[in-house]
Amino acid sequence: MATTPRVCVIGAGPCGMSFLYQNKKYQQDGDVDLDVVCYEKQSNWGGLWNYTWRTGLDEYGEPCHGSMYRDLWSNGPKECLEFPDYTFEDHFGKVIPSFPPRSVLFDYLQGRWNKANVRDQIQFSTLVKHVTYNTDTDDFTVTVKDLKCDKVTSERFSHVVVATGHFSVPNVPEFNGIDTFRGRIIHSHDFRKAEEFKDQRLLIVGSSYSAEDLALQCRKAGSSDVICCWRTKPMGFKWPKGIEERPLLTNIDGNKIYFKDGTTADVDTIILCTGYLYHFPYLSDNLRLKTNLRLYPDGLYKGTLWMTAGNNKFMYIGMQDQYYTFTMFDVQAEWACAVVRGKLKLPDRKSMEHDIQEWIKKESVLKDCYDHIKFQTAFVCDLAKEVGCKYNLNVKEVFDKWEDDKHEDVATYRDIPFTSIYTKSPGIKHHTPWMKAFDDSLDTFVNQTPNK
Ligand code: FAD
Ligand code: NA7
Repeated sequence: MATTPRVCVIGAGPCGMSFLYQNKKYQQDGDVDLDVVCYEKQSNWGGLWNYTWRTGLDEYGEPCHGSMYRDLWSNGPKECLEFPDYTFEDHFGKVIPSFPPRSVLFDYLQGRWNKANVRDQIQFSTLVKHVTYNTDTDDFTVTVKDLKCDKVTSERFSHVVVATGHFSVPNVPEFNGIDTFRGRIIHSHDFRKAEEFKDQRLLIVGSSYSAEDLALQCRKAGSSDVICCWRTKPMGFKWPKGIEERPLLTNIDGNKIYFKDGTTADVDTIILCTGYLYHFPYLSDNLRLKTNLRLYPDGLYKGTLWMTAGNNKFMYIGMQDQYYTFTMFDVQAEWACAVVRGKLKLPDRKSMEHDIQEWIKKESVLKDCYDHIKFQTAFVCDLAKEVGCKYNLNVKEVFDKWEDDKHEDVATYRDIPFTSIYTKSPGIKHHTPWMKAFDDSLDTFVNQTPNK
């Protein structure tokens, strides 16, 4: 390698942190010490897991990144996102139930990051404002704003890794007559606590993860009636009493909602669970990923390397729709590190383009969630093979069982324990069924006498 790479990582959420972690591992294994700078606009690491009560704009007038709500519990079993080199048992010193609250997962993530000792590579409260690729010098100019000092500066880097997530900028559609609605209208991005909607009649628009979870959260917290409405297809779960599904609304008149099937309902609040936009306002146009939410966004070799510009030195982590999360981000990060460090030889451009198209062809024939899981398992295992990962990252069977459980009963799937494929310790049940569990503190969750 002629000169030592200088890498800019944008975002210190799980993806950016995985890059710092994997980079440190290479270094600990005897490889060169790279100059890595991670810019993070918030004052702490964790990305979406760094919970904020704020909505709208942050304390500096920048868009608030957080989309997580206070009462969030993992919507997938922890056994599907467990790091093989840092298991939940390693972190907590004991077996804990399979669907932890937000604070427990954040604590777990931080344990691994603290162990890697990489915090000093992050410049907090620093917003990346602009990134361009310089063809003449084959490097990048990154312009940042120190939010605390209100100071803008520019730096040059040989490589850039984008890890700013894609669940922070809400997709807010317009509906006929919505301006006549007398109650509150919010997007799930701004949802923070369910108890606010106690005794209310709710309309939830959307039929994906946010719709599913907010319907349950609100009913659990005492909303009187919840109607979820779908555009393409219903979620089709066996819902607890008080939650129902209808086809999409057609019109709103005051508090009255009209649906496609000719029915009507009066509601107090509308929650738009209509998803998020990929939004990279700080990237020059030729570096900008333009996609909808999908398992294989076009233009990314191995789902990671940006092909349009940047001379194989510009990468994205975590831009896929996500069944796999932390372990997928981690293996992508390891792959990205291997590319930066010249450990992985990239094939010629034609082969890379062919590889992308092969994945997209496979993606185009997927029919249901089980197919999606199979596809993403293959994607994760392909990256693992590329980097020579010594662990088995395939948790397809756990995911499949979780989907079965959800379709059996969406209100109770979080009560079913799973076994870690790494520790093999039998899973334990939470002491209280999720629909009745209101104490989501780390202490109560971790230090419990479990019901076997
Ligand atoms: P993020 O976590 O979004 O982090 C991106 C970081 O980039 C942030 O810290 C942000 O401040 C920073 N940033 C953004 N723009 C800039 C800029 N211009 N300059 C500097 N810094 C910037 N996953 C699970 O595994 N289990 C769950 O239960 C789960 N629940 C979820 C619930 C909700 C409501 C949502 C929205 C997502 C959930 N996820 C869950 C998925 C989640 O996407 C991942 O767990 C993970 O947070 C993605 O990590 P990331 O690093 O890609 O992005
Ligand atoms: P998703 O998974 O992107 O889902 C968005 C939903 O919103 C989906 O059901 C869409 O319906 C629906 N949608 C989008 N636009 C419209 C309009 N115009 N009208 C009606 N319905 C619409 O976002 P989520 O927030 O649920 O999940 C994102 C992440 O957060 C997820 O990974 C979890 O970890 C938590 P469609 O099916 O396209 O017809």
